[in-house]
Amino acid sequence: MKKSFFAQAALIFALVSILGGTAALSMEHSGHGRAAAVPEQSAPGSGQVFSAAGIIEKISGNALTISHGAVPALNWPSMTMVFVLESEDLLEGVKEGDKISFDFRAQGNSFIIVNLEAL
Ligand SMILES: [Cu+2]
Repeated sequence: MKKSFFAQAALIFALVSILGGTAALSMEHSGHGRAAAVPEQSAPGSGQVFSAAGIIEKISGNALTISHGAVPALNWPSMTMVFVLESEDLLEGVKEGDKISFDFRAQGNSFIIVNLEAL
């Protein structure tokens, strides 16, 4: 098991390097690398959109800290991380502490929220 874990980790590192260039992933986001590689079709520019639900922990300009549930399509466990709003207009009617569902896409090392609604 240990051996395959390291093989998988090496593969993930390679994929992250390819997808993300040399920029380091943020600390909050490092948990994702452990779970599984991001599918190739989610590479920047592909426009693939993923859906998740979570609670807004913090709003800071166009950065949203969300404790989100699992995202099976990306093999993400539930965790708290920062997303970037495509437009701050998306925040209309929501505030910190609200439960939301949202759609996002990968762009470089960032995850951009393209749609959200209060639950
Ligand atoms: Cu996350």
